[in-house]
Amino acid sequence: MTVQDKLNELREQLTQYAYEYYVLDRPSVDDAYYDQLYRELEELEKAHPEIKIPSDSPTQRVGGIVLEGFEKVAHPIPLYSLSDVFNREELENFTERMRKSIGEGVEYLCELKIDGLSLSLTYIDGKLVQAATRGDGTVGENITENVKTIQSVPLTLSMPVNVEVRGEAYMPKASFDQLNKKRKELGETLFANPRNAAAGSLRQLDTKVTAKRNLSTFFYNIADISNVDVSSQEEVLKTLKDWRLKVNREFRKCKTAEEIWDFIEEVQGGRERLPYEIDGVVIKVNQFSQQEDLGFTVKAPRWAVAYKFPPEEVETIVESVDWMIGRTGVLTPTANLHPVRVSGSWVSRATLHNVDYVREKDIRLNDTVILYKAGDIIPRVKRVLLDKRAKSSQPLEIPTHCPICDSVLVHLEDEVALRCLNPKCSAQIKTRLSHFASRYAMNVDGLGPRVIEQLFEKNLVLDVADLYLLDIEKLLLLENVKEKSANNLYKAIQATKGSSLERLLYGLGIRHVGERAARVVARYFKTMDGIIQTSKEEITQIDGLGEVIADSLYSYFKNQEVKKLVAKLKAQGVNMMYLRPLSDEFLEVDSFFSGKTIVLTGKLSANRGKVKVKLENLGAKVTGSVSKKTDLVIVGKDAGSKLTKAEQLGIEIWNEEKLQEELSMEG
Ligand code: 1X8
Repeated sequence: MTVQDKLNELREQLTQYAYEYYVLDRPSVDDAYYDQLYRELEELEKAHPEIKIPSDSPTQRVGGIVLEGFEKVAHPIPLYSLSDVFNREELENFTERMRKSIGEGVEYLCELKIDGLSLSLTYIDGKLVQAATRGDGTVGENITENVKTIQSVPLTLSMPVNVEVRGEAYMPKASFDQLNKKRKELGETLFANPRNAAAGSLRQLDTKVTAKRNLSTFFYNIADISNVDVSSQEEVLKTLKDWRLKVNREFRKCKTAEEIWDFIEEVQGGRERLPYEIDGVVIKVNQFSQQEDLGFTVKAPRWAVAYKFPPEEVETIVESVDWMIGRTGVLTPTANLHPVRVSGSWVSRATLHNVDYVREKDIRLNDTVILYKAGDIIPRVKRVLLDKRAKSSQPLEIPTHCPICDSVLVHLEDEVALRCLNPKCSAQIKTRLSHFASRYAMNVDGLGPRVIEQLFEKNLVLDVADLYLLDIEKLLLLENVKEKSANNLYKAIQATKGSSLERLLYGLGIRHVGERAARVVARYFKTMDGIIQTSKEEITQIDGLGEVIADSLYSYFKNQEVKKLVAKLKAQGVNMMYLRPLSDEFLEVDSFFSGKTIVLTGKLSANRGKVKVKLENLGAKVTGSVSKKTDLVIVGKDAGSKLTKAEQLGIEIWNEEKLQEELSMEG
């Protein structure tokens, strides 16, 4: 046997075993044997540099290519999006439309909707030559080198065909959990869900990173069937499988809305048990001749819809409740839950907002509750399952004293919140310092909670003005702070002396004065003295500021302690003037909408201007057009191109009902 023969044999064996393992999910040899053959091939390739390694050798999947960026690639046949249906009635409307257009006896192929990223792969003579993201459906990005590292993607098909195939790349739930666990240990930011993790993994310039991320794929479409002998979606799936592409086996041919609905319910019931995330069921008219008769609208094919699952709700147990004190002294309960997986990630805590929320929902220790993710991001407790509550259960004990400083907690005016009014309460001081240093306030790099904790415990900083009294010598007293970081922190703090007034104003953490209000006030008065000397009436007259903010601002600056604090800051050389609008971002810390760029489109039943102001008050930036920077699109009736664009870009879309629900939670 020649070396070339041996190389060929090893490559064929390894390709076959990897196919059985990653595509069929049915390995025929154990891992150790596979690894042994793999090493043998690696060594043989290394020992014979004169023999060129083909690009589809199993050793070529480890990444190692470092890209400079992702070039754009056009999709001559666009990747379409699907119209959504959300309930049985909408599904029946669809099947009824199909019956009217095509006639009786329409067959549907129902497939799982994989919650991943759409890909388009080009094979020439059966060899993988290009992989691209969906992008906006017409233009995507070239991620060939990244996709080659995905083990389930064949580098060579079983037939020497020229085709473009489409499917979904995803990260299995187990890989996602493992990845986040590792990231947590390393102190890295966690991915919110497997979909984001998959997206992040595919857009790595260093393809070695992609190779380590355990991505997988499912394929379900052939872009152009003119040279392929298929006449239905069912045959497409079979053909893709024959070509050795991974195809999801959970699909069903249905004849009626009832049969489709049964399938949907079965899938929904088994969703948890699937090793990957799905977000619905895709329903396609099976026969291509019928698909062609129906054609496309501007947005989507008429012959298919996606049934989208309602937001996932899961049961869990309230194990304990933590009572914390925020920057303004508000007592805030957080539930510690028995860890559960919901909408793609593990959740073990959920905010209970305030005392009223706890009372209203009557949440108690050991209660079984329904948990869901609002906007698929923030875990929230929906309700308590009363029939699962123990007879001996007692209402949750609400603290009467501050859990930190033990001062009596009070209800202010007509507020629902309970507050600790002790200005020397360490919890408040520390959160005030954190807030002062935060990004949209003074933005001090390196002044995180651990440093603040130490500065406070060592009595070096008791109020925000003390920060400016810190020198390098004092900073070196902190644990884990060496010469270099002490220097950097010192410089970072000193640099903030030049910040414009609105940052200082916001950083002081005055109740109700968010980033936006601070900016409006700073722009109007121009100087700190102007604000201090003004009257309540004058503040109320400023456009966009309400009485609540005016009251709060006015009483804040009347306080003698505050006057001393301002004088102390001034003495340290902290700027007290409005310099310029520093950012276009309207931000306030505590809301779901903070920092989000939102687009309103379509006919809203509420007054659009009012909705806009409300969102802006919660820290959102409301813009007119949908782009990659858009975080959320709110759609009313008859939404058009903006909705399409949002769908194409994969941007989160809410209806008005959902928005109102969220707004009511923000209070
Ligand atoms: C998107 C998806 C489709 C399928 C599965 N998962 C998806 N995410 C499928 O057809 N089996 S089709 C599709 C689309 O057309 N936008």
